[in-house]
Amino acid sequence: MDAAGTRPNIVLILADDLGYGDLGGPWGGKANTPHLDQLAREGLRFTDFHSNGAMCTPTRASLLTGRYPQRMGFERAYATKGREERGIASPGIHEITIASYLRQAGYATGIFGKWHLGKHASANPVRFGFDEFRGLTDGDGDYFSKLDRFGGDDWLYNEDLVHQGGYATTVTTDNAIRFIERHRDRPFFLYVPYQAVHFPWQEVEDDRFEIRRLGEDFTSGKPGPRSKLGPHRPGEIPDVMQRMIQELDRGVGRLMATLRQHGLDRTTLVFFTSDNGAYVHYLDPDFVDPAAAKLPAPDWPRVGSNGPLRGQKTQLYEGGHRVPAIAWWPGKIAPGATTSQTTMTMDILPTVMELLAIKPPAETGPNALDGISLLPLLLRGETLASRTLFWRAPTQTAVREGSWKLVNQALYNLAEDIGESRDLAAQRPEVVRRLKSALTDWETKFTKR
Ligand SMILES: [Ca+2]
Repeated sequence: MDAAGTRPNIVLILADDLGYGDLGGPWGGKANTPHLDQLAREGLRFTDFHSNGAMCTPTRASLLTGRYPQRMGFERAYATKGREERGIASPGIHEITIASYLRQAGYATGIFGKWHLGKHASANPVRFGFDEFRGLTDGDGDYFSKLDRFGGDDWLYNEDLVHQGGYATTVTTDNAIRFIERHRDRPFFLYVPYQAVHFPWQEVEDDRFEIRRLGEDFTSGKPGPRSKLGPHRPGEIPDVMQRMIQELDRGVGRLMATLRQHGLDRTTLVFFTSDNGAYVHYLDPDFVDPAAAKLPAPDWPRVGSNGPLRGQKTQLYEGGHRVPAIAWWPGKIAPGATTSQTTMTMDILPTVMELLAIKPPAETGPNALDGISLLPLLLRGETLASRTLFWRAPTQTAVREGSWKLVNQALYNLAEDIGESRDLAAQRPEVVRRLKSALTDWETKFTKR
């Protein structure tokens, strides 16, 4: 924070594929997560927070721009061999990121971890407002060798390939801590998109299974027990996942300890969330409904947990996009509170802009924000204005209005059926009509042609 005390540091910690039921403590999961439990105890815990997408790329785009990913045409995750994928630097896309806004406002800006918004040099984070980047540009990579799923080297320091040894989660924490220490005397924006707990499912002591050979494809295009995706020991996925979550939790604990050590804990807003729900079981990333798709039994029947929610990563049921979220700022955000207000990834940027009194782009302009500021909720516990929210994936749509949720053609009342098990479309045709009409209007206005 600066001398006037008006510009807090902003730390965004993003977990990858961490589900609604994966964390311990108040989330009810099996993993031992004392540091995230403490963050929730000292901050505000969201029980109805949603990622904008059910896969990595769309949610990351919304987090950084405050806008629906459909504005950019992002509805699924990139996974492309080589470095030709332009992603957020594609022709016709002119996005301004939260890092650009904050750098303009005098903040030091750093990203440590997974980018996943394009692997081409023109899409590098340093071209999108970040002063410093260390991490991977693809959606996943070996946690030790840092090779991407196609066997290409993918660990960068700014625009160059610069390998760092060690386990990716731990290395990312180390990098983020060094950034805090270097910038502790000026306002900083730190974005920590951990790769954890995305596959390959490797834990800290799993280095004997690392993929060492450049060009070696760790999925081989054939996910299965014998692929290099993991797990490497039969029946170990649940344990591996718990250990991956626990290293993520330990990383959060180390970041928080660093803030405290430098007296920054009352001058820093920390926001923690996940980019989409967990894989409960894993087979093919494109599957929507195992029964309809007639795919074989899942390769790994038990991966992560979305608690009581239906569905998983890639799907627009709640399990695909209702995710853990915590906002933390001692002295400003009341400790130990829980909110059930419906909120979304794209709300984070508008929140930060209001906090720092940065003028938002014109509502009718090319970078108009779609999210809303959560500041009245964070600082004063106020009720946010009601709104209708939308998700879209290549073969799925979802609309949320109050407790109603329309998923494709099915209607659920989440207030009494959080597991989306009772389709009320036949009983409430007027609600279906209203939500479909809202979806059509949104698609007309918000989606890139
Ligand atoms: Ca993800």
